[in-house]
Amino acid sequence: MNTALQKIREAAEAKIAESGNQEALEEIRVAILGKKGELTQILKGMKDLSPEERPKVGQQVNEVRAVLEDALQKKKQELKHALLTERLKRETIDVTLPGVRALRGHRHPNQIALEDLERVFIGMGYEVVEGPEVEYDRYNFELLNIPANHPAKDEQDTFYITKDILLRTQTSSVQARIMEKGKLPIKIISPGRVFRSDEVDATHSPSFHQVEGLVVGEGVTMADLKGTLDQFATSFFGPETKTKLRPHHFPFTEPSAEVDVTCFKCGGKGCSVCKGSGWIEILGCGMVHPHVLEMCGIDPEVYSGFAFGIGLERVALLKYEIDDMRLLYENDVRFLGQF
Ligand code: 2NL
Repeated sequence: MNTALQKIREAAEAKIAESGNQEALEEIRVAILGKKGELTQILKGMKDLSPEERPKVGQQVNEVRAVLEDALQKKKQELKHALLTERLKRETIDVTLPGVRALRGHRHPNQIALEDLERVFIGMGYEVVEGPEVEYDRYNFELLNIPANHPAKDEQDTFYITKDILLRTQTSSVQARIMEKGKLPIKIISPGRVFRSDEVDATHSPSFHQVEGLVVGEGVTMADLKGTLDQFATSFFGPETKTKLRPHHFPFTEPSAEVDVTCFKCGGKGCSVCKGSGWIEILGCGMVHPHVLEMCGIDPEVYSGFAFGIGLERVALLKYEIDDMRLLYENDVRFLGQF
């Protein structure tokens, strides 16, 4: 073989074998096989050869080119493989290591109790209506038969913003707004935050939550109220639950009652949840006072209605057997995480 060609081949093979990365390999390829490369130079020099020698040298150049192209290709694959092996080693994932657990929040016990209550009443065809926490005296007191000189309006009991604007003491204010709008029949519950000027203790807080209900239409009776309460009690506290109405007084209902249910813990025998009586007081209710209907623009000769008010915290404390309301507001995740 042509000695120059032989030298080029040997030098190139050595360089290829030594090259450590793709870029170096590409440089070698250009230097030898490229347009201005060493082999190309030899082809160009063939014009000075004798006509007999030309095809021989041409053939040899092609042979060398093929050998070197082959060597380049092999080395390229080798480098690629080495690179991949190195990467796989570097990026090893130890699937046996413990994972990083995502911290998940969850509902507050008040919220769980609220959604449970809402589910029961939505199931009976009620609509959920909300309204403002800062309210006019008119909706919170006046339309609900609580006139100017009523003790509930005392500054000791109510947070006033001005003489006529206050923090609502009950969510009946939302229902008074709905009655005043005049679209009948009405079948709503109004959940929400209410405010009373109370000292904090195990069963009182200046801010708590109510779920009030109101049904107004033609021919609504106390039997409907009792049936609704029974349905609510069995759905919420269990199918064996019985209800009992005790006469009471509210300014906005007549007649009025407080409602007890048989203790869901002991079934009526008497335990720590029901304080030995077998009964638990859960809400207040009554037939909407005719004067309330009238003030809201509804004719009490044609229409009647019933209403009830449930303390959300009271129900949540009962359901989860929590003995101190303050625990619901302290927001200690160790406590809240239990429900
Ligand atoms: C309680 C129980 C009650 C009502 C709320 C009501 C609402 C309208 C008309 C008549 Cl718009 N009544 N709500 C009725 C009875 C009881 O709440 O213990 N409240 C102090």
